[in-house]
Amino acid sequence: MLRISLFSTVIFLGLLSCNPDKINPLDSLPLIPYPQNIENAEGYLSLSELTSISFNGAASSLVLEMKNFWDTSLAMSLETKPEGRLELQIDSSIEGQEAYQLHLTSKGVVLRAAGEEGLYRAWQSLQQILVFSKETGKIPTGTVTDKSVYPYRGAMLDVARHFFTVAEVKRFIDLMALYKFNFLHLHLSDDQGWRIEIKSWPDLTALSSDSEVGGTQGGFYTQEDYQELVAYAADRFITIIPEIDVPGHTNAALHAYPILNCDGVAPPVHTGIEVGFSSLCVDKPITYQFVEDVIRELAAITPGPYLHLGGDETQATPEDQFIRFINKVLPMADRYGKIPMGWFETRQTNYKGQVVSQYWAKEVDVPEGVRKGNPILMSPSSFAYLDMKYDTLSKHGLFWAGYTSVQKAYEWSPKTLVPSLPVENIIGIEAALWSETISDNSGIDYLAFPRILGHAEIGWTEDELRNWEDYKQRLQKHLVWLRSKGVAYYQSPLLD
Ligand code: TNX
Repeated sequence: MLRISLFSTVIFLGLLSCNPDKINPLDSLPLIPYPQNIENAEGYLSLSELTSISFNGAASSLVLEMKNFWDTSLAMSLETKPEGRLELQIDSSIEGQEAYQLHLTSKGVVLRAAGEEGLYRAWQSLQQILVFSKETGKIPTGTVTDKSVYPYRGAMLDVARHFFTVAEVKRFIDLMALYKFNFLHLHLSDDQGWRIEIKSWPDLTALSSDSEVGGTQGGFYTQEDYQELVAYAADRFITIIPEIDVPGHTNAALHAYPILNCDGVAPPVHTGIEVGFSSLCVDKPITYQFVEDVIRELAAITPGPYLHLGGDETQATPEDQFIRFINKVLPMADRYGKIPMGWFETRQTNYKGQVVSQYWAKEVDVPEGVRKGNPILMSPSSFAYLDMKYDTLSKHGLFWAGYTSVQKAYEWSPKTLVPSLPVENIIGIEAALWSETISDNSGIDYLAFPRILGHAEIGWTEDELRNWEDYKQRLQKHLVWLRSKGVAYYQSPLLD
């Protein structure tokens, strides 16, 4: 008896959820980052009818990506037709290169943007709409009108402490693209290893790329590998920023070329995780030859606007020497057509050109000397360092900046965190994944996911539209999606 009634209750509940009139409205779908504006409409669109696409203007890599999604995630095919149910429209009346509009009616979907980049961001929102309504086969209708709060939404991957292969970096890029990131900063050199081929200084990789933290086997990218990554990222509208960290964090360079050391002696390979003990010799002319050669070669294979020169934790370089050094090397990037970036210490420069200062202190630090008009990128270590442990039980990570729970990583604003920073200078946010404690995809997944989704939303969505309780519900749905993609994210007790 009991069994029968339980059984019929289950059937009844099942029917309720299949009720054709019961469609979750567009604005209730768990989109991340959440769009600026969503208007719901009556009715729905049948997923099974979405089998054709048309587009004006070139958008071939995007169309390929979409077709691939139809194949692999929907088990359907998407044909190019003169009048498709899906329409990609380049529309110059839409302002902002990442802004877009998504118009969903019972007939189909129109994606509109000023160019391909906006269409690409629109596609990421549509992809989530499809993922989260695919179970019912009914897509809610309405209009999404969206644009990013900040022009810079980045992640940094430290490939120097541990080396990550081209395939591993591509996988990370794929995941970043889902959440509308537009910059990937690669930390290509540090004390433990040199990771990018420099043809005019071949011993950098010949002698200093095998090592990494813990003494395991490192590696490096040939210039062709690097260009392959640049192109792969560009297809996803992500710009790669190469970083060569100078004058500190240079043990690997000093090991390969002892002439760059003041005493001319090669230091041994470093496989520990201490920092602040190495420095290029600031008073030797060869040092500037070296830095300029590296900048020239990197600039030639980097189409993006920025080149990062590090400049952090230079305890081994006396302050007056450090300032002399950065005053000389920051303008070199400009000479090769790039805007220099540096960690926050480099704001002490007297270089008058544009230089992006990357803020990394904890929130309590009061910065001084940020020049008017100088762009600031926010990576406060106690919120945006992906390598900080979540809590005492974390299996990877460091904790010098404190524990960073999923909630803490989400609940802050680049505008208000450090009141003394001029808001108008802030260009965006970068989540930094240092790799002292991780060496493969599972380590990346554990430390970056799910915190990086919060950073994506901080960079894209207005503060007024963000709150933890609502975000938490949406995030839970994304975890299911990420799991289906094989992402071994950290299971936070806050999300149970
Ligand atoms: C600080 S803050 C660093 C890195 C470390 C990281 C570890 C800054 C610009 N540099 O050298 O890898 O902490 O969390």
